[in-house]
Amino acid sequence: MKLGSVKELRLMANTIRQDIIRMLAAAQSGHTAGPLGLADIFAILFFHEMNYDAKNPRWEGRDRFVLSNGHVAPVLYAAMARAGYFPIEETLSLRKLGSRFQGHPSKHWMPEIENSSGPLGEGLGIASGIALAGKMDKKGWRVYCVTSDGEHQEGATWEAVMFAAKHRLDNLVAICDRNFIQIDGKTEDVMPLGDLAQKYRAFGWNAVTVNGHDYAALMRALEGAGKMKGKPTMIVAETTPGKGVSFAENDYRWHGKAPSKQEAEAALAELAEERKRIEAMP
Ligand SMILES: Cc1ncc(C[n+]2csc(CCOP(=O)(O)OP(=O)(O)O)c2C)c(N)n1
Ligand SMILES: [Mg+2]
Repeated sequence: MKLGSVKELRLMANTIRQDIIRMLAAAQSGHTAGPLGLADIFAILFFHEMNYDAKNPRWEGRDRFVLSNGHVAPVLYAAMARAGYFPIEETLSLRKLGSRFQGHPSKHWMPEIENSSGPLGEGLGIASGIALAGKMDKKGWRVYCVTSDGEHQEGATWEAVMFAAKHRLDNLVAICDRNFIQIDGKTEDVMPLGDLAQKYRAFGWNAVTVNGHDYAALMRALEGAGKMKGKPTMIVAETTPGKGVSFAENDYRWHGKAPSKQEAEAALAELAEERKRIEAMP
């Protein structure tokens, strides 16, 4: 499903943020910061950029979406539910025994997704392999991979970076959630990552850094990736962890903590106010 305007995409991101809070509040466990920070990017990917058929998830012509940082599962589930893959009410079974909405995405329980994830650092390798297969088979579909800054402390990520450059995988675009936090602190304190775009360029990629909440910039970067020949693209998206819920913003302690019932009410009230502001936009 494609939305025609940035305003509609912003409203979708707001819906996704509310869905994330409801899911986490129902589960009373899970990750808050990453999913909220990625909502704008997921709205653009699922409602502007990617081709897929929610009613026929294995459609051969679909763009392949690979989530690498699996702990942000709630944003994936919300976006896919809103795109028509699942009933939104069912996402409230997040993290319950027997639910297909596991705390980390499982392809075993959810065949609609391309890969299971949770162990960090695997997604870019998976996405690169799929992209190489697409090239070998001369397919027109593209591969989108969402990864995180914390995952760039994993050696396997850099193996994939070399692999994708070697094979000139211009059908691959990766987006890094550059939110400067990880599980137990700031990335630059734990293991400094520095200028990721510069590192990617040194490895032979096309790479840009954008504000991960700037719709025009993200859409421009994705368009640029689509036109790039001979190189994979990395979009380093600088995001605010916890975006939209003021008490959770920019605080690594919200990496893996769910809001209490009371905090969830406050978060939903804040997001409802934000929705009014978006609705008032031209
Ligand atoms: C291989 C591996 N090591 C450790 C973990 C535990 N872990 C889960 S999330 C996380 C932090 C990763 O950083 P990032 O993805 O940037 O987190 P966020 O920005 O969402 O807070 C860690 C260490 C894991 N899932 N996999
Ligand atoms: Mg991070």
